[in-house]
Amino acid sequence: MSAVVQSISSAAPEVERELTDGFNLIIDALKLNGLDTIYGVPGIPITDFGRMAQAAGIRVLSFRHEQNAGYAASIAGFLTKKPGICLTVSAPGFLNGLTALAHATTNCFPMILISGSSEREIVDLQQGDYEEMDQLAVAKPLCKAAFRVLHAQDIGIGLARAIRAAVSGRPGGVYLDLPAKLFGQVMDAEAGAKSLVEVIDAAPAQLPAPDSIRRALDVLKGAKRPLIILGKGAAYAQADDAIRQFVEKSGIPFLPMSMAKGLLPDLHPQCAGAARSTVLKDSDVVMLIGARLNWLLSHGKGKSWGDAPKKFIQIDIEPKEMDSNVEIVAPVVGDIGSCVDALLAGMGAAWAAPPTDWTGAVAKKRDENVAKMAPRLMNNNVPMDYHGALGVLRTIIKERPDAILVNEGANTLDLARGIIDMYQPRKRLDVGTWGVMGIGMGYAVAAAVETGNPVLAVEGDSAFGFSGMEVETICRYQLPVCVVIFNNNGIYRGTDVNSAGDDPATTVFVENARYDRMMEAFGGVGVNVVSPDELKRAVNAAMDSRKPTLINAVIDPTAGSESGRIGNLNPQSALKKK
Ligand code: ADP
Ligand code: TZD
Ligand code: MG
Repeated sequence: MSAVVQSISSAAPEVERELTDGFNLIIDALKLNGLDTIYGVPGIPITDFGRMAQAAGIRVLSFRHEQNAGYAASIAGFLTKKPGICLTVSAPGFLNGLTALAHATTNCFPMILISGSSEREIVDLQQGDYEEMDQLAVAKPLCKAAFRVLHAQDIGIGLARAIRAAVSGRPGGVYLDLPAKLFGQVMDAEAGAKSLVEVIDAAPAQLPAPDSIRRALDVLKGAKRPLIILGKGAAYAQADDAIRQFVEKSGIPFLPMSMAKGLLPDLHPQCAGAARSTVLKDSDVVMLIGARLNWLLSHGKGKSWGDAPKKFIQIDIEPKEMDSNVEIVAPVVGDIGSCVDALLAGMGAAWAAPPTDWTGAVAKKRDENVAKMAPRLMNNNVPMDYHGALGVLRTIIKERPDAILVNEGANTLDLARGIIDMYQPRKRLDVGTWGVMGIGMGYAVAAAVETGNPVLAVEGDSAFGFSGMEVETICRYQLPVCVVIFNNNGIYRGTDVNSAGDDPATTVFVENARYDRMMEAFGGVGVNVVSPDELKRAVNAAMDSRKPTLINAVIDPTAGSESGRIGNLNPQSALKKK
């Protein structure tokens, strides 16, 4: 895009040159690479940039806090395989966005945090510029790569490097530092256009070595009690058909990690979700597809994995992930689509299903556990417990499988993950690798914006508080988001008492708070519900209307347990065991 037409009277005869500037070059570079959505918070030095980007047809969503904009960008990256873009002002805005950038890196989501920064000359001499900070240095240890662009003619290359770093190999967060002066730098428009780079094949296929495929299939063939674990890397890869074919052809029970739920439906006959402890303990060969053996899988060892020796096969794009916690006897390094295609090809026409005593035992355990849970999910108790409320939401997702479920909290998270079945890939978005609170409203906004699908955000009352102000953002953009707050008056439970003074206990909030009224303040729909029946009616109405809605679901404050399902990680619980 041409910005300025200026007549330059150098030597006669007078020539007219078309000029462009940093503002326009950044916008053109983003558009050239199909990056059409920005999540951010305006201010010096990026206010005009946001306006100009919007005028140029980029969707610019303004948030109330950069952390939420950053979480939105991170999950946009997960959903689209393109880097989500977060735009922040210098020092404090940048720092607010940084948590999300680190989160993106930790979760392997592609994201670019673009931050304006102060003048280099002043920052480097530490002379106290407005919002002074050496942002590049601060960002570096928290992301996959960090770049700074000082000259307008380098904007194209700078963005190209950022995009490639974010999406190639193991995806992650990238920081792009744009000093204030860059935006106004002027250069010849034609040279500017030529300096832009359209990134070709940003995330090239990475084919697995044929030997690694043979080795993996040999180990799998020798298994008596095999198990496949699908992680969010498998969901990210968007190789849904190949993964489904591979799992079905293998006949092996599969266990989806939280955000891999729905890659194959949770009600698939091979799904071992409801027999998790059994399959972890009793399996003899475990194939990990886009899942790390981190704390979420007890590092691949210890009590939950049982005593029987186990062999691990791992498919991952990151070679360094192999042997991170236990020995991987068959590492398969490559992108999941290519790896699974190669496995399918290598299996040939006649692949023997695993022994039926194993698959039968897994199915039996699963069905028993499901049957045990069923009556609890149908209760219509007042006050509501988690099971009664989640039983209703489970049916709603079954009836609306394309809705996106955002979920955070402790009990609210752990119980929803187990109870709400998912039917389609990338429909469950949650706290991820860090178990971080605060992703809720940012994720909800991006999920609605990127997919157009309705969003159901199931939030603990504490979890919601970390991003609650963004309900205004949801109302402002009129997004089809229904927030359900499981309001149990606090963190884990609402019943703690301070034995030593008048202050409230550390884990409790104002009793009987009415979060629904926050939504009404911004013109959205607020509903207070006390029974599962009321909850069902309110959520269905919200999903039908697609109107921004917040439902305050009153949950029995005594119903939850400390730390949800991870109480064993509390230092106190280790002390008690001694
Ligand atoms: P979960 O939390 O669901 O267990 P993790 O985040 O621990 O999943 O693991 C995801 C893994 O997937 C990471 O090790 C990452 O390197 C890998 N990964 C991400 N995208 C791809 C891809 N396209 N191909 C192969 N591996 C991938
Ligand atoms: N801060 C951040 C950023 N992440 C965290 N995970 C925590 C603090 C600690 N934390 C948890 O791990 S869960 C949780 C906190 C504060 C809130 C649990 O309360 P809730 O859910 O109301 O969201 P339940 O249903 O009451 O258990
Ligand atoms: Mg709570």
